[in-house]
Amino acid sequence: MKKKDNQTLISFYIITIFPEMFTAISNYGVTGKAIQKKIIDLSFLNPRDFTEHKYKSIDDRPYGGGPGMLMSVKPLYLSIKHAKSLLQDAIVIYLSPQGVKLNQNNIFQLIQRKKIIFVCGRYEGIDERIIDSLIDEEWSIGDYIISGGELAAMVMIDAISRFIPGVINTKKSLEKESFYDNLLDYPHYTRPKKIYNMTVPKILLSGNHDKIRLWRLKKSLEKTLEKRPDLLEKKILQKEEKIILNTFKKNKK
Ligand code: 4GS
Repeated sequence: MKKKDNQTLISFYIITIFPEMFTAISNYGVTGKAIQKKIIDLSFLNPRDFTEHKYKSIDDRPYGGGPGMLMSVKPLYLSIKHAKSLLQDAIVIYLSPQGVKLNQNNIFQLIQRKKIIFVCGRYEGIDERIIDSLIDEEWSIGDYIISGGELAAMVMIDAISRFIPGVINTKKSLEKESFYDNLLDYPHYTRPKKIYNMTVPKILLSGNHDKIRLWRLKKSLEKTLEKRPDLLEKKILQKEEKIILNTFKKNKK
């Protein structure tokens, strides 16, 4: 596979008051490599740099009272506007529990966007007028509350990056992973053959690749049926998979 030098495939602009948090993905592992190889590119804008007061306050009290604070409108608005001017035609994403829940299928759709601006909220969230005027899409990493959008943005960037050619080793290892085509992963084993009195399933040592493929498919289906039957409901089953699932049902009786 050929990739032109310095060809960035996806540019991310991140609006955050804590840009240092992103060293968690930029300095380590697969995402760190992708940045080094200039396959993805992270830039930051800090709403604090768009404040006018000497105390550089970036939070404010909610109208109508109640607990907690919100992010101040003006510095956030200005930083998003600035990001949009630097990254023309980018899509602006806000991370919040109100968003569409992420899964491997919609993450895959997101790699079509070559320019993404993430808005990371802190405190109780952001003023609704920012959502109405500047946010294109709202996404959620799950039904729970975290203390800032940064971790959610990192989860998204990591999951999106893995789909870009060249970020992880081969297309094959992507396809064989959990959730590819709505199936959980099959069990894995590595050396040695026997350790702490535990062995490796014999079939994996047989060298018979047809049998190994079938065993893995069976294990994937078995695990998915047991742990995530909801995934099987939305899956389009291949003939072979239908046959295997039917034998599971027969054996249960
Ligand atoms: C999520 C979530 C989240 C909401 C950030 C309250 C701080 C917090 N973001 N998926 N303000 N779940 N955000 O909990 O994306």
